Amino acid sequence: MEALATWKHGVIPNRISYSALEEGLTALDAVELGARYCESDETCMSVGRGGIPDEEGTVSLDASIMDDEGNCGSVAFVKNYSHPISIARRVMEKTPHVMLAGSGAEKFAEKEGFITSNLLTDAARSLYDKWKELPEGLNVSLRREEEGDHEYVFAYSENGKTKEIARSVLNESHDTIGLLARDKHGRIAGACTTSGLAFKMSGRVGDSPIIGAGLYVSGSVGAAVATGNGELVMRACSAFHIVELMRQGYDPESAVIAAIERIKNDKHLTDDMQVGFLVLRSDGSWAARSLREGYQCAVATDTMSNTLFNCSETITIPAPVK
Ligand code: SD4
Repeated sequence: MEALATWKHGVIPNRISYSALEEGLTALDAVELGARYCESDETCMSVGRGGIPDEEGTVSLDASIMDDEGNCGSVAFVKNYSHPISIARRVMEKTPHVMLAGSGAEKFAEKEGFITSNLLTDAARSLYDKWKELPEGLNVSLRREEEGDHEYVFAYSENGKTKEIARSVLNESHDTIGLLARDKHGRIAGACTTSGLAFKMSGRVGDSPIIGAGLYVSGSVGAAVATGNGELVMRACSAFHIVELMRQGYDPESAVIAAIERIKNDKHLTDDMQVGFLVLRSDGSWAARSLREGYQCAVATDTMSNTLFNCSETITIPAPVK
């Protein structure tokens, strides 16, 4: 059994996911449980309630889930429910569709008995207020100095150089969570849930709910999940790309390196954009890599307790010995 989750804030969700596998739950249940924990954690400002809002001050959530049999579900632009991952699963299990968006997704959630929630927390609102005060006309991005730092930096790029405008100290700082798992029956599943890029345009949807971009699972081959700049990931269909390379015989490490190389060729790539991947092959071997420094992931396997890795260089572990 294996469980993997993106970023440092994936440590607890990954523990939950792996414990679920140990208790005999399916990989699908495991990744959903891990994702739900993160969605409920208000200090996690890129997922669920507590996420950073869009340019209009509204939090909107995207999520997707997929199992080893090609079943998948996703939701986008959900504004009033804090567990989009479970709505996505319900879309997968109860509708003939793959994806529901906006008010349609919310109507479906209401019909299914999900409870509404105000997603905007005081911490997220105060960050938004600070962003609103910044000078207009600059393409301002928000990023952390380093993973784990509690300080957000507002910055923009000029002539290839990053210029800092302001800082905002918060209790915690986090990013989208992606989870992959393989259960004791060898079934794999993945989940991805996010509030998307901070201060995005209203209506913007990222890669996380797009099957094949932010998440892809093929039972006989493996799974991949993405985090970071969704536009880069969507243009490259990265999760599908990685899985299809493994289908052709690439190992997880070579597949993730190839996907990163593809992203490096995107003409829209700027020095403040990050992308990170997790890859799990159906035999239990896995890899993780990102474009730049700072990306971390949590991994738990039968032979390794839940461990946090730095993965700007490829981290790769061969399949466990049977
Ligand atoms: C998005 N990929 O909406 C998400 C954001 C993210 O780490 O993963 N941030 O583009």
